[in-house]
Amino acid sequence: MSTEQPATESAAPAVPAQSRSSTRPEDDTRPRSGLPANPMLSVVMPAYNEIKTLETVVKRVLAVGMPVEIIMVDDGSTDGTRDLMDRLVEKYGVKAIKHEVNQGKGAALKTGFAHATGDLVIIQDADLEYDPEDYHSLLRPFLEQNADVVYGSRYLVGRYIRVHPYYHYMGNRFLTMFSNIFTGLKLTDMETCYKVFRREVAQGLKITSKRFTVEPEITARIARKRLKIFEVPISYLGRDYAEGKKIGWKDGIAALYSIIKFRFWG
Ligand SMILES: Nc1nc2c(ncn2[C@@H]2O[C@H](COP(=O)(O)OP(=O)(O)O)[C@@H](O)[C@H]2O)c(=O)[nH]1
Ligand SMILES: [Mg+2]
Repeated sequence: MSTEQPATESAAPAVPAQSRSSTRPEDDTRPRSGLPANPMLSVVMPAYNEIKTLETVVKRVLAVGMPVEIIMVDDGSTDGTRDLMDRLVEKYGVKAIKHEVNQGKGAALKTGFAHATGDLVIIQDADLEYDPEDYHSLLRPFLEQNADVVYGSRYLVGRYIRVHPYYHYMGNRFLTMFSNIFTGLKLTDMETCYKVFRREVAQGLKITSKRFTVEPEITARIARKRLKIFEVPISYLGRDYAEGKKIGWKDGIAALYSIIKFRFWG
């Protein structure tokens, strides 16, 4: 006899009726981002004398396999970066905008943001310290949690992190803490390069800092707008000064001053 199979078990629905028909907001797990499933990412790439790494960074961004628009912003380079950009425009169909004279990362970002046409905008330095493979996790909070801004944190360690010079690490942690005190945000890495915004947020940011104080400035401005901000862990391959790192202790002092300035007089 083959009657062991109880009828009730085979008749059980694959999805319980209750969850299929639920309309409670907390049960609705669909993205509410208003973004397409495959959003277009504008990659703003400030570059000052980065001839050694620029093409590799462009290739790595393209290899991520997402719809991207790369906007390289030359900041008055003198090492041949400008000519290289012309070749990259031809070869990869990326965009290049050039400042005639060097102004600083902040000025380069302002120019790049203004030219973005994607759904989201990310900052991508033109050196190899950050890994574009992290874009996948950086975009997730937009698609799943309706984020407005996402910061990639080097201190919520992802796959790996190159051991930092201790004083550089302490400098970053201290600046982040100081910034948090004045913004009221609990970030772990304010100085990170990987900051991602909905395009309207990036283009609505007033940027007055020409140089590296643009990082505390952006952070102070998004804090004031009361946006939905997320952090995700990223990998980091920091270069040392011999390898071309340019930010230094003077930029740290300028950042402290800016944190206070943008809190009270921004
Ligand atoms: N140092 C420096 N970097 C600039 C300037 N303008 C644009 N950048 C770019 O800003 C990014 C961050 O600079 P970087 O020297 O790597 O800073 P660090 O990694 O924080 O030491 C790089 O892609 C630079 O090419 C500038 O005037 N000075
Ligand atoms: Mg760098």
